[in-house]
Formats: sequence, structure tokens, C-alpha cells
Amino acid sequence: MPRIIHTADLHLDSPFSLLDANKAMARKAELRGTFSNIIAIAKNDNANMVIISGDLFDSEFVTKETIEFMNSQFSSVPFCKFVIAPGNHDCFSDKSAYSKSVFPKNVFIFNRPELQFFNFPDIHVCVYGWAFVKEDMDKNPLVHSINTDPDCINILAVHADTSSSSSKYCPISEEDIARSNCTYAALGHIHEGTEVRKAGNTYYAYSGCPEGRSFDECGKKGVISVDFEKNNFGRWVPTFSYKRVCKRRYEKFNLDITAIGSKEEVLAKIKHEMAKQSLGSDTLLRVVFTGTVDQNVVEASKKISAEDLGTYYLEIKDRTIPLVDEQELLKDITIKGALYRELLPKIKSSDPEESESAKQALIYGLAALSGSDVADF
Ligand SMILES: [Mn+2]
Repeated sequence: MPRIIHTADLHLDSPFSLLDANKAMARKAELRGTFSNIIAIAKNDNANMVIISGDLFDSEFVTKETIEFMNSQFSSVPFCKFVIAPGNHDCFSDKSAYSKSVFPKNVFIFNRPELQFFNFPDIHVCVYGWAFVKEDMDKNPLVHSINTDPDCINILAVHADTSSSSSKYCPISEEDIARSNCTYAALGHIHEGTEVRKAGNTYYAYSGCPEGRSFDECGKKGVISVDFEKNNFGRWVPTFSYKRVCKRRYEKFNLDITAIGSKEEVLAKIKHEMAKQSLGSDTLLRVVFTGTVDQNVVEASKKISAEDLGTYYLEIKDRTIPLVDEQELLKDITIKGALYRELLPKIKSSDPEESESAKQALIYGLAALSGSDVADF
């Protein structure tokens, strides 16, 4: 019963520029650790193959340490084959780590932008795929059908974009996937993983990235593990499971702190929300304050730290509306009053969109007039 692990978009050697130098270094190491987690699953589950559908590295250039680390990882599971389909970030070029480095015997790397295959009769698997050879790819190698062997588990392992036919990153369609007639299409490129879907006879999915690297990649991340079994008609049928491998998780939520009177109350409210979502020391957290709030409370609450919450990292964004004295503002003879009176009919508009944008304009305006830096709003 062959077992294949599907991953993609690890982006090793990412700079983590959001973090300070020490934490960025630590996160780079953790990203390698995420790959070790994948290797541990391959070992413990006796996987026959790990498919890496592109963007294993963040760029063509990879540090020597990372290559040495990867090779030690590949070598540590000699019974497992690794098939790599280079993507737009780690394309296979003359200068790339893929062509400059020597990999262990159990590593197989596509190197052309046309359809290629690796056949592994010992495990009844044939893997079809291609490589990005520069950072974009407009040709679609799936225009012709593939002459697959029906006795084999046929895997399509590629970096490609199913989201738009005008994508610069190898656009392919559901029809293309169906025409491939493969058993499973293991896709890379879209970092938010998808559920397993079916096009014709072919199951397909994006595994998503196995480790988030920013607040654009929230939630727990993992790999797709696929087991293949023959049914009564002699056809290979896959079953799928998802396994967490991420070291950390990025999470964000809005916190309405209207009518809250102190930093301590804000802290308690954040902790309450964290408990609800089971967030802890593995979390990089962004909290967005909203609501109409006394700005002294907001300023004090911005001093809440990651240590206070027991998270790995904390970022607070302020989107609150200053608690203003409406009567005072109505009479205010300065530009603040003029701004408020100008926006008031729109704030009270029955059109929610108009009302919301007028409120936003008031926040920006009052903040800017109070000397705040609004660039970060
Ligand atoms: Mn990627």
C-alpha cells in the first residue's frame, strides 16, 4: 500500500523581515525544523515518497548550510524517494542550487518546462511533472493528454496556478487536470491549502505551505498524506489525511474595546479570546483594536507585550475611533470641528458603506490632526 506525503511552498531561507534579527534567525532555523517534522512523519509512517511541488527554497540561491541540512535530511530516510518540481521562487536554472548542488540518490528533480516523468516500478508509482526554469512560465505543459499506465499510481507533481487563466505562474485549468488522467495531482503555489477536489478521474489539491511566514498565512499548517489501495476493479484509490507540521502559527483577530476603561480589562479580553482559540506560546499574534474608545486606554493598552500574553510574538494595530464629545465637536471652531460637521451627515447615512467610509475618514482625519502617524492605519 504505497504512501505519499505531499508538501510545497516551504520557502527555506526566507528573510522573515517583519521580525528583529534574532527572531528572524530563530524562525529561519524553525523553518528547517518544519522540514524535519515532515521527515519525521515520512520515517514514522514508512512513507514511500515525499513530493515537493515547488518553492522548497525562497530563491534560486540557497545557503550552503541549508543545502547540507537538506541533504542530511534526505539521506536520513533512504527508503523514501523525494520528487521535487521547482517553482517560480526556486526555478531550475544554471545558477540555481538545484543544478549546482549534488543531492543524494533518493532525490529526483524535474529540470525542464515540459512534461517529464520518473518511473518507480518498485512501488507502482509514476510521477509526471515539470520545472519552472525562470520566475514565470506561460506555457501549459498539460495541453496534450498523458499516456498513463492504468496499472500504475500516476501522480502529477507540479507548481502551477489554477486560480486564473492569465496567471504568469503556469496557469492550468480543471480540464487540464482531468485530461492528465492521473490518480492524484499534487499541486504547489497557492499557500492557503485547499481541500481535495476531483476533476474527471483525477483527485487534486494544494497542500499549502507547511509553515506560515507572515500574517497573510494564518492558521495551523501541514502536509497531505495519501495512501493508495487497489479496489475490486484493480484501480488505485487514494485516501487522504492532513497532518500538522508547523512549528508556529500566525493568528489575528479584531478586538472591539468600546467602553473598556483600562489596560487590565483589555488584557483580560485578549486572554479570553486567546483561550477560546487555544492560542499560546506557538502563536505569532496580531490583535486589531476596534471600537470607539478613550485614547488614553488605547495608548496604555498598546504597551501590552508578548510576555504578558505568553505568545511568541505580538503586534497590536489600532483601528479605534477616538471617543469624542459630540456636543463639543459640533461647537468646535477649529478644523477638527469643521471636519466632524462635514462628515456627520455621511456618518449618519443609511448606506452602510457610505457610513463606514465616513467613519474611517473621521478616524484618519482626527488622528492626523492630533499628530499621529496614519501611514500604518
Ligand atoms: Mn510559494
